[in-house]
Amino acid sequence: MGLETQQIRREEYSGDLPDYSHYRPLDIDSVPLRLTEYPMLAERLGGSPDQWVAREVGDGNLNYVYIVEGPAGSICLKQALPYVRLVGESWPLPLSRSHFEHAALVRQDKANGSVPEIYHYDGPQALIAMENLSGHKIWRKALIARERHEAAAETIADFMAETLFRTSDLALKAAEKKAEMAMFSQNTALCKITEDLVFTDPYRDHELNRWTTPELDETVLAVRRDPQWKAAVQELKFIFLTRAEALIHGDLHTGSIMVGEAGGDEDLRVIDPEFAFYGPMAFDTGALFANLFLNMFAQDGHGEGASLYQDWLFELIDRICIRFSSSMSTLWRTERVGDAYAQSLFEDQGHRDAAELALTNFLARLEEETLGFAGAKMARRVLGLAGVADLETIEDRAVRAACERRALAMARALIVERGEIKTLGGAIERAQTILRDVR
Ligand code: SR1
Ligand code: MG
Repeated sequence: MGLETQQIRREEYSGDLPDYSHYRPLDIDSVPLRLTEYPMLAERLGGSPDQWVAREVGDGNLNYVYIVEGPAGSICLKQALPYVRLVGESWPLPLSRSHFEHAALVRQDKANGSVPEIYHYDGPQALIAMENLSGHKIWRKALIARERHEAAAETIADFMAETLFRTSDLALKAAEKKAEMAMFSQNTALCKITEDLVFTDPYRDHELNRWTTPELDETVLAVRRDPQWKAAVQELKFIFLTRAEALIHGDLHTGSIMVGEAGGDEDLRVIDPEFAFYGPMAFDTGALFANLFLNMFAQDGHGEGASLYQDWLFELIDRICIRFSSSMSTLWRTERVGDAYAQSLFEDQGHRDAAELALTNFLARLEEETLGFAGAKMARRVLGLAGVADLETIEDRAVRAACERRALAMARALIVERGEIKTLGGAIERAQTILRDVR
């Protein structure tokens, strides 16, 4: 059953999690035999199991991912492990993240569509079989290689606007939204990773923190002693913990986005929503802009000609911002059928101007929070456990540390001064100043 035709089956998401008592982890050798248990997948691959070739391609921090190719076709298999891949069995993590990932993919497909097609979901095996996108590339890698995927700006802006708007109280009745929120509120373990790794550990001494040492040692200590930074990050953590605005992807960095071609046109798909839950919209928009700014600051470590690409990245950020605002505005005017900002109080009383004022205020608040979350997401990638390849692949440590210092200066500005910077345009100007002045 393709996602286009797949309905969200209420009973499947009533709140009950799958029974994992018969869970068996896959490994590269067992993949072909295990696939014989799924006739529809076997048929898609064609031929017989001895003709199916599996390879492990996961480059994320949590799971293993297999591409399996057969005579007639191919599939991508993602299975949750009972622990964090990056750290190992000493860090257990619930299999239920696969349930939330699948549930989020179904909803993101319904709201927007730029996700992989799901071929089969086996809840008790924490296994999702989906479209093989190995002809695509992780956007982070394309950005490091200075590729320009022009259409990505509009596509990712629409993904964010449509998934956030259509899962929020702006589009849903309160009871429906609360039922959705209740189901996703069980994704506590994944939320806890973000609470710790983004908002807490980078600001204290923690054994899992990693940074470019000794080059950044002084900077790291200065961050931990910075009262304004610490207070402002905790404000953001409070928003993350409490503001259930929409079903957010929860980990929308450039490693969760794949770019490529389909039918001669540029194509983009958003993957890996296992961190999904009802949270602040600005956490997703902030994550995306954070990773684009990180790539921009890392460019000085990736050879001559950085400034041309940095200018393109600034334009890209600007285009995403403009498109996001215009898509949100269109949705506000045409699909605002939920219980928030009800049309009965605005348009139905002839108060279209008040609806427009409320929209302007809504977008301004969202943009300012986006800056704050972007700063928090930038800082964690320099100070905490999970770094980004954009910076980590810079071999010259002094050059890498200089890029990271600029990224941290930007992060602090976005977090502490978000009320003054206010807009992505203001953030771009600040980034340009930092590029010029911070050594
Ligand atoms: C232990 S998981 C580390 C990070 O990887 C994911 O992509 C999330 O960003 C998480 O914080
Ligand atoms: Mg991921």
